[in-house]
Amino acid sequence: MHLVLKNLFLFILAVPLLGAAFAPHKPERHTVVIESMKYAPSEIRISVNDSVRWMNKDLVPHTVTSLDKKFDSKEIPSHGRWTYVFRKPGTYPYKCDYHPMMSGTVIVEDRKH
Ligand SMILES: [Cu+2]
Repeated sequence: MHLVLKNLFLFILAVPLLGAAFAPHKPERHTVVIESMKYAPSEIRISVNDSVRWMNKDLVPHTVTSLDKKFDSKEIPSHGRWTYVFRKPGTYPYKCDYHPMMSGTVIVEDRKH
């Protein structure tokens, strides 16, 4: 009986440890601030399944619009925010539909931790 309990206890201990060892990269949330007609940082490097949240701190609306039509926030109002999850590796350039001089890039790496 004691042996069974001991084995059960070890099993319970081992499960989360194994989970941590084999689990893929835990998704992270990154933030890009839109301020003074700029994306900051303008280039961000993330891992697959991470999300990026754009926060518009300007007094005018902006958009986060993929040049390759992969995503489009549509209008992000002043003090609004928009989040997108990147499921595939690649380089994603984007701009603001209202102010085409505003540009940024999200680089999604296929990282396996
Ligand atoms: Cu804009």
